[in-house]
Amino acid sequence: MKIDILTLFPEMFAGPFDSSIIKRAREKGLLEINFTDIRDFSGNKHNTVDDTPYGGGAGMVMQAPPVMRALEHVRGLRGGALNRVVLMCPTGLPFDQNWARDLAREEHLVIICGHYEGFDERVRELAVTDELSIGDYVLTGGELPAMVVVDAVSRMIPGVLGESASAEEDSFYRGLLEYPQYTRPREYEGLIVPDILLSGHHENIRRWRRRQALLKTLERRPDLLREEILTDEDRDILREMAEVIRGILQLD
Ligand code: 4G0
Repeated sequence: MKIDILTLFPEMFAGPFDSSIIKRAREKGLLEINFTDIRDFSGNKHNTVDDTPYGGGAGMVMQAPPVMRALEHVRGLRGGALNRVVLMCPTGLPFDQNWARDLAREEHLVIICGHYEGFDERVRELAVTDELSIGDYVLTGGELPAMVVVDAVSRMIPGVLGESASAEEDSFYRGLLEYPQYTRPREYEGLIVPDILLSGHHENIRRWRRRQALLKTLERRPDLLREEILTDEDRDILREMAEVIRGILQLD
C-alpha cells in the first residue's frame, strides 16, 4: 500500500513512522509512505499558504491553490487518478475499526493534514473523497489524526502484524471489548491468574474469554452490544446473566 501525506510539518511523522511495526512494514515493502510539504507549493516568495477569511472573522484559512498543486504533484508521482483523498478534520465522519479495515483494502491513499482555523471549502469540493475525525476534540493540526489513521490502517494490511499476532482477534474486530489477559508470573502482589487459564481445557478457556468479553463490554461499552454481532452462545450467556440479575432483584 502506498500512502501520500500532505502536510506543512513532515518532520512530525519521524518518530511514530520510524519505530516498531510501521517501521518494519515499511522495511518489508508492505507500506510506502511519502510526504509532500504543502509549503513547497505556495507559489509565493514568502512561502505562505494561508490567508484571512472572506467575510471577516478571526484566524486564518488554508488556501486552495497550494493544496491543489500539491495534489497534482502526487497525481504525477503515482500516475493516474487519486481514488481516495482523505481530509483529517474535526467535523469529519468518526474514524473507527470499520474505516480502518475498509481503507486497508486500497492500493493508494492520500491524507491531507489541515491547519489553522480551516480550509478553503473548494479543496473539499474539488478533491476530497472522505472527511474523517478521530474524535470530538480540536487539535493544532491534522498530523496526529493522520498518524492514528495510518497506524490503524497499516496493521490491517496482510503481513504487517507478525505471525503470532492477529488483527482479527482484537478488540472491536468482532465488536466486543477484549477479555482479560495474563502472563507470567502466576502470582503477583497477591493476585493470581484465574485457574481456568492454566487448565489446558481449550474449550472452557474459549467460553471463559467470551463471557469475560461480554461482561466487560456490557459494563463499559453497552453501545457496542448490537443484536447482529451476538452469536447464539453470546445470547445464552447474556440470558444467564439476566437470570442472575432477575433473581437478585426479585423481579417477575
Ligand atoms: C480545524 C482533526 C482544525 C479545521 C484535525 C483542520 C482534530 C481533528 C484542523 C480543519 C484537527 C480530529 C477543516 C481541515 C486541524 N483537529 N478530531 N485540527 N480542517 O480528527
